[in-house]
Formats: sequence, structure tokens, C-alpha cells
Amino acid sequence: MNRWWCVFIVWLSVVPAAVIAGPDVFDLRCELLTEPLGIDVPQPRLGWKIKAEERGVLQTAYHILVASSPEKLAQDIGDLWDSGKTESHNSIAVYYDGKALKSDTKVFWKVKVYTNVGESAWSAPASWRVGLLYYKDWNRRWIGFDGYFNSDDEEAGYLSARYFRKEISMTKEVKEATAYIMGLGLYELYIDGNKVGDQVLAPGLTDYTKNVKYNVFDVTDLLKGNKHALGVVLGNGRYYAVRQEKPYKVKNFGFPKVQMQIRVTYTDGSKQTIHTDDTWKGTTEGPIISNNEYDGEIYDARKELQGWATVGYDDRAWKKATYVQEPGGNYEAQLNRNMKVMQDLQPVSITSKGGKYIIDYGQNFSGWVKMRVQGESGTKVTLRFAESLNEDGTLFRDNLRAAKATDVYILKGGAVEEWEPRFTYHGFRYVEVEGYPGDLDVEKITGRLVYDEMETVGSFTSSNTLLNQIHKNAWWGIASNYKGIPVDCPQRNERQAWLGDRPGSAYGENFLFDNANFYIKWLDDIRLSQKEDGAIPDVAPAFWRYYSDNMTWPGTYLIVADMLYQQTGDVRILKRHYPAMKKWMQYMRALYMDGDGIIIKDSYGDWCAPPATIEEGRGKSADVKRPNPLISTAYYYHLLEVMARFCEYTGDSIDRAEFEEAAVKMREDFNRRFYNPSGYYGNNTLTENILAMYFGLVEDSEKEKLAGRIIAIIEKENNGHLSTGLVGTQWIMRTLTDMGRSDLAYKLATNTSYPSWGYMIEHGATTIWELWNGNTAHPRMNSQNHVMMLGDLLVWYYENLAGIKSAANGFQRIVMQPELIEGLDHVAARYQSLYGEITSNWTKRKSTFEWTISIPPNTRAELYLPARKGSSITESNRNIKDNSRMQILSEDGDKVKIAIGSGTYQFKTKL
Ligand code: RAM
Repeated sequence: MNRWWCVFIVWLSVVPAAVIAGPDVFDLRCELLTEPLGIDVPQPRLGWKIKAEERGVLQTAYHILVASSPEKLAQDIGDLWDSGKTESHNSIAVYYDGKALKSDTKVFWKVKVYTNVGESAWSAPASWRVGLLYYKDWNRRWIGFDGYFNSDDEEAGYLSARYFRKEISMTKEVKEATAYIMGLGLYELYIDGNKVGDQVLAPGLTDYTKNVKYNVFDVTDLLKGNKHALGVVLGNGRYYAVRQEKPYKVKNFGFPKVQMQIRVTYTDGSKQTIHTDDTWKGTTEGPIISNNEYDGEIYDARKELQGWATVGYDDRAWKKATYVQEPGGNYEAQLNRNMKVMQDLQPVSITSKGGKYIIDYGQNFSGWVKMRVQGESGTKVTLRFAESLNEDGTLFRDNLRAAKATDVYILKGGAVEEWEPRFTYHGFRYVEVEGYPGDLDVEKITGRLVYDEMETVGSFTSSNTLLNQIHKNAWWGIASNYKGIPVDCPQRNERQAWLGDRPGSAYGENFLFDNANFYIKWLDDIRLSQKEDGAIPDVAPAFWRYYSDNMTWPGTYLIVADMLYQQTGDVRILKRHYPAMKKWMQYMRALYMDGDGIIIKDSYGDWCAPPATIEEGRGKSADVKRPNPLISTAYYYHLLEVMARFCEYTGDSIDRAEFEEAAVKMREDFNRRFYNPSGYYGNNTLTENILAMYFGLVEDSEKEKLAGRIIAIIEKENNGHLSTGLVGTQWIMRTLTDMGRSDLAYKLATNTSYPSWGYMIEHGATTIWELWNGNTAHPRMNSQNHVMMLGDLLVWYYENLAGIKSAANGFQRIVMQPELIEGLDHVAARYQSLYGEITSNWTKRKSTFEWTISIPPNTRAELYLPARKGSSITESNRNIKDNSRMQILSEDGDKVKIAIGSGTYQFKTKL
């Protein structure tokens, strides 16, 4: 479903050319919802988009009505909340402030806005469903089977899927029915044989001892009529741990289980709740013989349970469901969207050799394939997945490590059979198909791209085709690694949400995907994985227990919160996490600060920095750790400043002073210990110097010298290349741009020789590699689909090349300052902010600069127009000096700064 599921258009009453769109429902953990179902926070966040053709539209006030019925709302009665006319510019984060909401109720709302150009009519109504607010709302028990059956392979750790069913009767006519389900590890819900919802691999991954996400569905239409059958299939997911050979490391939760309730309201107002209990029956003897995230799924179609989720199925051979232990965590409505099949891919080629087919989708991605096949009963088709091929055309699978990445389908025979797995996914471009009866053509094997349902909110094209290609690779890499959590890679036996991979990357991703809810949920995963003493792990949820106490990985917690606040303007994100962040900062300081004020603990150094020559990586393990206290101290300093800034927003002035003081002291200690007066830091690596520069650790007097060093390393030592690993790459493009050397940043971004993003593409990458030398390094740690090396590249694309940057309140104030770089003549980018679309489209010609921009209502922008000193600037062919609404703020050399309000503008300047 579209992100604007409830968008509607209402004409503004005062200015007929203007329209209002919205409202949309917000929530603390939820910017925008796919479905207005199951919001379990007491004060959801409300927001709306204003649409208007006029320029310079600003909201001055709003009036919100929230009612318990559509009828009341239609009569303009806000019995739950009537905000009255409230003076405010806020249109994206108004917190519900009415009567306490009740579990499992639907509320209706609308908004009217007042603007400087007039007042809108009431918007059309929208609604949301309040979830289950109390633990007590779930006063029933979990069912499952705790133990192994003949259908399971206990030794290998494979379970067959668990099927549960129950027939029910609706005693009267159903007015409304809502299903609330927690099915762990993964579930599919059926009513009368129909799958409920189009989500896959649901629910979202969490540490189930901390919190369990429930999903909510409106099942009213499915429960019309008297008799119905409910069915639930359970897969392992991560509940029954994917790998159990290292119990000290991998978290295991137990056997699959489910708790569900359907709350029914009849037309006469009476209510009934249907729930899981031991009158349900279950079996493990279904067609999904085994399912495992890393290894794949085995499906024997001969074992299909025809009609198991329909009325009248003979379940006498099924067992009584048993009551089992609850997972332990809090029950929470899932506000980030589930995964979905987001796109289908057709093979670009199919070749066959020795009875096996090799399918090439032309694109590395994650998900699975859907197959159509016809043949004799018992025929076994084996699908094996890989990211690339060996020279002899066979699959290259060494880099999958222990992940078997193999699906098996056994035919039942007869008519054409269509199949796709349910409880696994793979990261791949190639599939080897063995045992397929008959000819396999492109129509019979469709690739299915699976990721968390999010809209793509950004686009970027330019006159440089390599920049465009990198953007495309990035999109595929990022999408592939959204798996309920931001995983590091989708193919090998890892797939963990490593914090360190994302500080700059997550920021850049936010320009491409509507991922606020996704990252808001991840922040909770991180917070909940914190130990009582303050320690934060490198991987969260901590499916792997990696509490290594370094700065760089856990530090991402603060950096992603900062990013979310900047992009969405929601201060509640900071307030929610502030105590945990502070605790961690104190913990690190207490344990790891030495007498000289240096944070001595670091685990990974500048992880995966490129070996000086491509050959050096050959045959060697890539994951050499080079712990470096300079990195940990620089990060601690940066995070002290971030915390001080958070205090500004949260109003904690005492803490703020302490963080600021500590930062001043640490800066001195850092310089004393690591600065070499000849102008560099530590061992004079690019990353060390960049951190000191970007974090503002360097003294003003030394800045120029340091800048000289940075440039010398790139230009002379590296012959125009970067030499940064995971840490340095997160900041490098912004550092160079701030230094006034966006030309050098551009050089790095458009290189095709090693090490560079272009080099990856020249060597066949269709996503982003884990390693700069991914084509020669050892396969042990060499994923071809990681996002970490994107660093801050996409931030630079949108903020510096296109010039779309938020200055306050999640783009309510925008700074538009594109960098003009020799060789780059054109950029066109769009970004869908919470206020509406922001576009920047510029073309540089010999002596002119043309720039079309648009910013949405209720926002303002400061533009930096490149223009020859003293030359005239036109907007829509009119000199801007003749336009009283165009405010010139300053003229500084070849840049003219102008303030504008919402609307579309066409500027032309002389260069
Ligand atoms: C690897 C992953 C991940 C990285 C860690 C330290 O296993 O590639 O991206 O963060 O190591």
C-alpha cells in the first residue's frame, strides 16, 4: 500500500488554487504508517502535508479534531480531542493531547490549517486503530510444541514448519474484526485458506526476551458469514536460532510459538474475542520440511495439507496444541513495516551445462525465486544461490561461509506447480538449478526482491554516468540489506545488524528510502540490548553476543538518533534514548579513560581499510584489526559534542555544561597526545587526519596545515584516491567539501581505479562491496553486497551536489547550496520530505547557471546562487531585484544568498 494511504484532497476555502493533503498518522516510533492499525503509544504523533500552488505558504495555526466515531467527526465534534485553533508552524509532529485512548478502538480525525494565504477547509477524515495498550489485553497463553518430532532434524538443527488450525463460528453479524498476532519466529496467518496480508518474513526481528512485535490486521471482510477456519504456519526465524553450534555466542529463544486474538464487534454492539488456546490443533507433518534463514527451505509438495486452513478439514491426525512459556519481552505494536516482495526480476540469461541451469538476474539482490514447474511426483529440484561465478561458469560460493543457501522443491506431480519459499531468503545474482524437469525459460523462474516495505523517496541523476551508476548500486545494496533490521549482508552466515556499518550510511539512506520508522525501531533494539551497567553491543539486537566495548560501533546509536532528529524533527526520539546514551557515555569513560584523558579501548580500528595495492589483499584475510586509541578518543569527543547538542533540545542544561566541559578538556588531551606540530595526527593516516578535521579537534591555527596533509595524502601518496576504511569513509566526503575541496571529493567519487566505488563497478559490482579489494581478497570475509563502504557518499550527493539539506525541523528550513565542480554540468534530484517534495535541478553552461527548484508549503529555504559578481540574476525571466518577495540576504563574491518561501522557481545566473 502507498505511504499516503489516507491522502485526500480538499480545496482551501480562501485560496481556490490551493489544496491540502493529509492528514497522516504519526507516532513516536512511527512517522508514517502503511496501515492505520495497532498504534499502542498513548500520544501518537499527527502530521499532515499541505499542498498549495502559491509561493510562500506558511502555516500559522492548526485545528485538530479527534473523535470516537465518524459521525461525530462529521458534525465537527472532537469528543476525544479538540485542539482548538492553535498557533503553530508545526505540521509534522503534533502530539495527540486528548482523552486517554482505549485499547482496540478506532479513532477518527481531521485537521484544518490556517496559513498566511488563508484558511483551509476541514480535511477529509482519516483514522487510526489504537492497539493493545496493556499486557493484560493479552491475558491468554501462547501455544506451540516444545520439542522435536520425526519431521525435524535435531542434530542438524532443522525444524519442519509448525501448522496450527482452529474452526470458529461467528454467532451474529460481524461489524468489525481485528486480528492481533505474535507468531515467532515467523508466521503466516490464514483465514479460510487465504493468507492475511501481503507481508513476508513477519514479524520484525527483535530480541524476544526484551520485546515482541505484534502485527494487526483488519479481518472484518474475511469473517463475514458463520463458519470459518483459522490457520497459522510457524517458521523458525531467529526464535529457534539459525545456528546453534555456538551456544555461547548465538542467542536461542526456543521452539516456534504463537499467540493470537481476534477481537470481534457484532452489529448489535456485543463483542467476542477468539484466541489461541489448547483447543487448537497442530502438526509438524506439512510440506515445509525444514526452514532456515541461512541454509534455505526444503519443501515436499507431496506432503501438502490440502485445505488445512479451510472449514471441514479432517484434522484427526493432528495433535492438541500445547501451552508454552511466553518469550519474556514486552508486547508492542510493530510500527515499522514488515518485509514484502517489492519487485520481480526476470533473468537476463539462462545457460545450461551438464544437466544444470545457471540463471543470471543481472543484479545482485536479496530475496528468493518463484518457480513454475511440471513433472513427475517426487522429482527433486535443487536451487543454489551465489553472488558471482567462477571462471568456469560454476557458482562461486566460498564467500557464503557456512550458509548453505539452497532451496529444494519436491514435486507432487500432475499440473503445473508454482512455488516460492516462505521462511528463508538469499543474497544472490545467480542461481544454479539442478533436476528441473523440461526446459527452463525466463518465464518460469522469477527473481523476487524482498525488503522492508518503504517508499523510495529520493532520486538522483547527473551528467556523470558513473555517479548515476553508483547511486543505482547503492539503492540495490541498501534495499537488499533491509531485513527488519539493517543487516550487514544478506548472503553469508552472518546477516547481523552491526552498528558500526551505519553511521554515515544510514544518513545517506534516509535520502533514498522512507526509513524513519525502520531506524526508530532499530534505536529501540539498541537501547534494549544495553546491559544494566551501560554496555552497548556491536550487534543489535544482540543475536550475537558481541559486547566488545569499543567506541565506534556502539557510537552509531547516538549518530543515528541525531540523524533521525535532523531528518524528522522529532525531539521525542532524543528524549526517549537520552538516558541510555548518557549511561553508555559514562560507562565508557569510567572503564576506558586513562590518566591522560585518552579513551584507550578500540576494537576494529579503521575496519577494512584498503591494502596499499590490490595484490596485497590476495589470499590474505581481510579482517585485520588495527585498534587505535586515536579513533576511540576522537569519537568520544565527537559524541560529547553530540550529547551537549541533544541537551539543548531536551533542555538538560546541567548535563549540557558537563558534556561541554568534558569536550574542551578532551580536545586538549587529544591534541597533546596525537598532534604532531608538523601538521598531522597519529600516524598521519587519512582517517586519523579526517577525524581530527571533521570533528573539530584541530586548533584553528593548525587547520590549514592539517588540510594540506589531507590533500597531500590523497593527491600525492594515494595518487588521487582514498585510503580510508569503514571509519574514515563515513566522514570523508563532507570533510573535503567543508575544506572547500569538493573537486577532490568529486575525484574520489568518479575514480575507476583501485580503491574506489568506480573500481567495484568496473569489476562487475551491481551493489557495493564489503572490501575495496573485493575482487582479490580472501573469501572468508568478502561480501559483494554490503553498505558500509558507502560512508557519507550519498549524503554528499544530496546535500552537496544537489544542495538539499535540512537546517531545522526535518526540512522546515532548508539550505540549498550545490557545489559547482569542474566536469559536472548537471544534477537533478528529488527528495520527498515530510512536508512534501523538494527538488533541485541545475545545469551549468559555459557562462550561465540554470536552477529549477521547488520546496513544499510550510518550509523556507536559503539558496546560495552561484553568480558572477555584480551580474544580474533572474527568476522566471524577471530580475530578482524587482521581486519584492525575493529576499537577498547577502552577496559574497561569486555567491548570492537568497531567502525564499514554498513554491517552484527558475533561476538563471551568469557565471
Ligand atoms: C563483519 C561484518 C560487519 C562488520 C564487522 C566488524 O563481520 O562485515 O560489516 O561491522 O565484521
